Amino acid sequence: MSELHRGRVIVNFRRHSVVEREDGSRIDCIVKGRKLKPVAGDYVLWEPTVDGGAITEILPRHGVVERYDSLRARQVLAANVDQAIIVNAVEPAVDWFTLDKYLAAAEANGIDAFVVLNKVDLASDTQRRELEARFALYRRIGYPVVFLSTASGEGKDEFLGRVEGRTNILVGASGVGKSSISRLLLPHEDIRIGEISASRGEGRHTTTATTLYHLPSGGELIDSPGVREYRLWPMPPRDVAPLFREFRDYNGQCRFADCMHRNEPQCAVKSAVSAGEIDERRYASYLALVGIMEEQYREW
Ligand SMILES: Nc1nc2c(ncn2[C@@H]2O[C@H](COP(=O)(O)OP(=O)(O)OP(=O)(O)O)[C@@H](O)[C@H]2O)c(=O)[nH]1
Ligand SMILES: [Mg+2]
Ligand SMILES: [Zn+2]
Repeated sequence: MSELHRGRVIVNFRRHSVVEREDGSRIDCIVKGRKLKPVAGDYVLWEPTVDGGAITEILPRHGVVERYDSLRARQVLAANVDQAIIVNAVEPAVDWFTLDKYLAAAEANGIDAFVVLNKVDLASDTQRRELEARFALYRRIGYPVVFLSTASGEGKDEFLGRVEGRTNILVGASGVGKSSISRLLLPHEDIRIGEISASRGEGRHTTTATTLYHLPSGGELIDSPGVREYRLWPMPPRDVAPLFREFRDYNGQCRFADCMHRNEPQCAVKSAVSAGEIDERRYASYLALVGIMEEQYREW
């Protein structure tokens, strides 16, 4: 049997991965065995072959980023991630429910998250004030928010300060500027960015493979392709409430210990919504996610 080496997956294309060796050089590896599904960020064991290598094992993961794909499977997008950067933009317009779903996913997998509003150069003064007010909610509940423009450079230093020394992944809709952010931080890498079609204001899915880059200042940045609709994998409806940070202040204060915070009397969460302590739109996101899980979890 040939010798096994350790490495880290930079990018994976189905049955083939680019793996970084411990000395920093790269090698093309095939993936041995149908069951192995390496993703960017994975630490793996590989063995030399005549023309490259073969991944034989994926080492235990921490901090995965996942979604529920159109084939109704739980799909891991990247592994060994510390922090998810949820990228939104002035254009295409912010999808607040999607933002809440990404935050919930980060909570479920125990990874940190922060929120970016990119393309602030496109906002009028009025629009900017309105967006500042709406994103302030996320700061209040404990998620950092960075206003950024890859065009003007605004927010770049603040952004860098949050990502240095950690393994970060950029997630968010197509066209919000994830690859533009990667390019801003990694000017020497050859990173493709897309064009927004003027007629529809939608991105064109420019990035096709989740790819890990090393930051010059230390740490990693993983760029991922935008997905049309981000969906959370099925989970018991009861598990949704703990994923909303601001609900935790009311733990154990509802009349019923198993309260779902919907129609139950003397619900501390609903009272907090009425009192304006919990944001109504975040509460609506909670209800929508519980509804989705009631469907999905049964079918799964
Ligand atoms: N005005 C302005 N445009 C930007 C900014 N950042 C990115 N863009 C533009 O937004 C478009 C999409 O950028 P990408 O970086 O390809 O977006 P993406 O999120 O990587 O998209 P996918 O790879 O499809 O998921 C490009 O035309 C960029 O030039 C910004 O700060 N201001
Ligand atoms: Mg991209
Ligand atoms: Zn309740």
